[in-house]
Amino acid sequence: MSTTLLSLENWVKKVAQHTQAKHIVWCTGSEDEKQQLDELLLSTGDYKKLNEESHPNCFLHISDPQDVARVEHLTFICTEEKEEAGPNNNWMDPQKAHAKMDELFEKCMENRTMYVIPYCMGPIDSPLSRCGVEITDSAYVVQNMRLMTRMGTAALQRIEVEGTFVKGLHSTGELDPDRRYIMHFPKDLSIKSYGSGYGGNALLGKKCHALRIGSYQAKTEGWLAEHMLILGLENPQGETHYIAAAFPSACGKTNLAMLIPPEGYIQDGWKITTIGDDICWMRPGVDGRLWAINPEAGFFGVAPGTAKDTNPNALAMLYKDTIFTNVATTADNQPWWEGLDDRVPAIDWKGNTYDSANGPAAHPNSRFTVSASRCPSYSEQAEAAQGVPISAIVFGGRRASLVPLVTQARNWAHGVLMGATVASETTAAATGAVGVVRRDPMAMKPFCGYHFADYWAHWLSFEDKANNLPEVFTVNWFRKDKNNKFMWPGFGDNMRVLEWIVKRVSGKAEAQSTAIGDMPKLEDFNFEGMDFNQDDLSELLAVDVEAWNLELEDVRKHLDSFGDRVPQSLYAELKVTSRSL
Ligand code: OXD
Ligand code: MN
Repeated sequence: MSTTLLSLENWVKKVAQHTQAKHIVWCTGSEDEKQQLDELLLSTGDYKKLNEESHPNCFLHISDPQDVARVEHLTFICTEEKEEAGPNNNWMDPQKAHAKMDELFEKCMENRTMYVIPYCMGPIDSPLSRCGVEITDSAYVVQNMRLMTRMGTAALQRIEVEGTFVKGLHSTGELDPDRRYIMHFPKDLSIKSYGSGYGGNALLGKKCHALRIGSYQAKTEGWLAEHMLILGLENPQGETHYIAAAFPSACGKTNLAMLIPPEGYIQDGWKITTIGDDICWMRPGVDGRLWAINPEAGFFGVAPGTAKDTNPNALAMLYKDTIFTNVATTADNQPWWEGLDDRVPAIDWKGNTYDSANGPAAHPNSRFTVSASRCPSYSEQAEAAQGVPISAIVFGGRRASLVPLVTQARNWAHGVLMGATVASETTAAATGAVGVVRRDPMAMKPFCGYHFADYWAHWLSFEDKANNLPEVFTVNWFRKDKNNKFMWPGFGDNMRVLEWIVKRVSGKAEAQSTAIGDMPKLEDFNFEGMDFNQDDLSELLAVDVEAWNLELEDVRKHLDSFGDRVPQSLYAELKVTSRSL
């Protein structure tokens, strides 16, 4: 017996019997265990060692070419009533889903080892954390979970005390896209994932637990589970404000979370620290503010575009103890991806000699997995049991036109409307067409585990739960001009927008009020050390009334598509905006 918790022991036994696993390994999280699994992965060819001198303890994993991204069309929420899952999710009847999955899992581990991974999402001693156990037949998954969560003995001890945990069952199966499903059973706090070894489909602590099941847990327990980075912004007076920001996948969350301010800011004493780059769990504290933790312990970041000038902090952590997935390699066996530098790669992500005619060398959704503790800007507060107090919530999307650089909501309900209707162009983080504008409420379209209308009502309910809520903003770094060039430099210069946001929440900056929200006055915006035409800022902050009228029509249709469960206060806010245009 490897646990004192009978329900866990019985579940593991039942799964072992059903899958006919050859061996059962309870993961402890020890260094020895890590090394043994690294060796195993090297011996099976699942890992390739990278250049030990330049990248000690770094490995390359190449996934099946048909298994390179999350699969939203194969991801289901299984609730008794279809309506509970909402139009935002694929739905399957739980009984049917269990039957389908049980058939797939039957004897699927006959010649495989079954790993049992107890993990804790969030600091082990935090009341905001929640635990889970993932059973998997993939040693690569174990090594990723080791970096992405607090896993092993300490997590198991917490689970044994609490008695409840999210059950995640995973098998890579045959990696056949026709036999691939990611099923969630929110009421049972359980997940079954079959047929994929890729990150979001297989590292069940991440999207499946921390967001899909997490959002459901959060609704029932009175907190929020969000697809948000968390950063700390320290001003020259030594005060830190924490900002949580939601962006769809592959829109620069990792870059923003690790931003290095422009030189002048650094000299003046401004600093950004990183709490998390992808997921934020927050709940009201006794002081009426929202307090947040990053439930993850590592970063599973998109490699392409990560470079010295875009994200030096990320690059600095990737020279040691990192797992790379689907990147290319140079002639001397260093990891390489588009945008990294001017070197020409030797081998592409499929293992072929690189030829630019065959497409990108690294897969556009290639990733690095690395412990958060390796990040130079990682904040000590990321380990704080009580979390950090959030001053501002930011919603962003990738919009080539229309949406201004930054806008502040009039009030909480208006902020919820902004979040509920934010849109973005799709990226390579999920299979499907890239560059199509779709509404991605709170950047949770692929991740909310229940009906969006109920989720918005839950967001609105925080007005009654907390009396010192964060201010809400939208941002858009991705506006393009007539020549299809980005109008805003982004990256480090996003600091200028963050400064304005923090000044607003501390009552130190004015705003000009517009129909769609409050925007910076030019004199409150810091252009120092920036090669930027102030007229362009006026354009980035302009409200094109005709285009916004069309946008609001579309926003209304979007709300209508969620039926009569949509809270009326969202329509009321929409009316205020349209009337003021
Ligand atoms: C991620 C995603 O991996 O959002 O974080 O796809
Ligand atoms: Mn994400």
